[in-house]
Amino acid sequence: MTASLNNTTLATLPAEVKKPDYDRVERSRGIVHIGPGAFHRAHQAVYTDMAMAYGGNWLITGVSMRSATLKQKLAGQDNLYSLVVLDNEPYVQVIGAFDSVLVLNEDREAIMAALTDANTHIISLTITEKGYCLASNGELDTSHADIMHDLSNPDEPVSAVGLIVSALKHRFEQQQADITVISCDNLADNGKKLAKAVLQFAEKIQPELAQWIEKNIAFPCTMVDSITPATDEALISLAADKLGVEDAWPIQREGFTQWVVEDKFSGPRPAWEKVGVTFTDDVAAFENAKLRILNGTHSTLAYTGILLGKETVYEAISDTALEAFIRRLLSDEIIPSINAEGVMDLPAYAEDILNRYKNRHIRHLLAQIAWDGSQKLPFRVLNTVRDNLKLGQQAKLLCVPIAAWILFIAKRASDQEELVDPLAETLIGLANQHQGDLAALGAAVLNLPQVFAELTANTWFKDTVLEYVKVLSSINGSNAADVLGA
Ligand code: CS2
Repeated sequence: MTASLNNTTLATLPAEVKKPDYDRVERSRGIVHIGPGAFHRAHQAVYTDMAMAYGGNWLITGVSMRSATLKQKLAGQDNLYSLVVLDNEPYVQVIGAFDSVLVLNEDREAIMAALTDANTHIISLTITEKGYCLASNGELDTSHADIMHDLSNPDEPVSAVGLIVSALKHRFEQQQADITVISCDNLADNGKKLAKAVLQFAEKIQPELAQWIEKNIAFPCTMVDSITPATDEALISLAADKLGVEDAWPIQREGFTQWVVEDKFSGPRPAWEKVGVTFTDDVAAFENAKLRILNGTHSTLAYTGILLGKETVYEAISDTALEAFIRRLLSDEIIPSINAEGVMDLPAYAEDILNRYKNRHIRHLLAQIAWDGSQKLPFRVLNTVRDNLKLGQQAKLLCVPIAAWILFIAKRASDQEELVDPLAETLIGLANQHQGDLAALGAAVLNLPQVFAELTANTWFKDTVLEYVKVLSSINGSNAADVLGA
C-alpha cells in the first residue's frame, strides 16, 4: 500500500507540488470555520494558507455541523490535503491551514473552547443558503425546527446561528470582542443577513447581549467565487498520481478564484491582501454581479441542461441553443438589473464566466448545482426578476429557469429519485398530488410563499412561468432553439 499524505511524507513530495510556505508546527489557531466543505477548503483555506507565509497564527479549526466524513478522512493525514487546480496543466498544492476538524455532536466542548479561545479572531462560515435559517423576507425563521430547538436550549445549539450566539455570549461575559464573523456563502448581503439573524436570536435570549454584539462585532459582507466540483474517485487517483502518496480527501477547482471582502473587521486578520483578496468598502456590486451572472446562469444551465439530458456544465454550455439562450438572458435581463457603474465592466465579466464554463478539464455536475433550488433561486433569479419589474420591464426569460426547476421536481418525483432540498417533502408531496398535471403542480409550487414571497401574487409572473412549463415539457435536442427562442 502506498504511504499517505502527512507531516512526514510532506518533505518527500515531488518538487512541482507546492507546499505550505511556513512551518505548521510553529503556528497555532486563529480561525474557526463552520462548514469546512470542498468550497471552503478550495477557497478561503487556500488564501489563509498562503497568507501565513507572511506570518501570524491563523491555523483553522474546522467545525462540521453534521458530517464526520472530513474529520475521519483528514485525521490519518495530519489534517493536510491537496488542492488540484484543473486547467490546461493540472497543478497541485498541499494545504496545511487546518489544525483539526471537529464535529458538533461529537466535540461540542472542544468547539466551544475553540470559539471562545482568546486567540481566535475570526469565525467564518460556508454553510450554504439553508444553513442561515432565514424566512423569505430575510429575517431569522423562528419557526425553523433548529432555531426553535436552540432558543429553548441556547447552550446546546444545533444551528450555526445558535452556535455563534452561544460563543459570543461567552465572549461577552469575558469582554473579548476582538473577533470578526465572516459569511462566505452565496447570499446577497451575506454579512448583513448573518448579523441580523444573530442579533434577532440574541435579542430573544438576552437583550444586553444583542446590544453588545451590535456595538462590538463586525460581520463583513463578502463575494466568494471559484468553481469547485465535488470530490470524486477520478480526483482521488489524479491526486495520488501527482503526489506519489495517497490523499483520502483532495479537492479540485478551476484556476480562477476571487474573494472580495468588506473592509470592516473587529479584530486582527491574516494578511489576505497580500495573496489576492480584494478589500473594499462596498461589496454589493461584486456580490450582485456574481450571484446573478454566475450563479443565476449556473442554475439556469442546471435545470434546462438536465431537461436536455446533459450531465455537466461543460456539456450544457457546449449546446448552441443553450449558450445562445444564456447570452440573451444575460444581455436582456440579468446585466441591466445590476448597478456596477465604475466598479466593473459587466459584459466583459459575463464573457469571462462563459469561458470558465467552457473549461473542458472540469467535470461539474449539473445535478450538484440543482440541489437546494428552493434556497438558491430566490437569490440567483427571483431578486433579478424583482429588479426588472421595478425598472418597468417584464423578465420573461428569467421565468425559464423557474419553469425548468418545476419540471425537474416533477421528474424527480416520477422517477422516485431523491430531491436534495430542505423543502423536498413539500415539493415531492405536491408533485405526487398533481401527478400528470404539470399546470396544477406549477401553480401549487408558485404559491409557496417561503420561495416566492410577494411574487405568489404576481399574475404576470405566474402565467409566464406556467406557459414555459408547458413548452419546456416537450423540449428536446432538435427543438431546443425554437422552444428557448434562442
Ligand atoms: C454553484 C456554485 O453549486 C452551485 O450552486 O452555482 O457552487 C458555484 O460553482 C460557485 O458559487 C462558484 O463560485
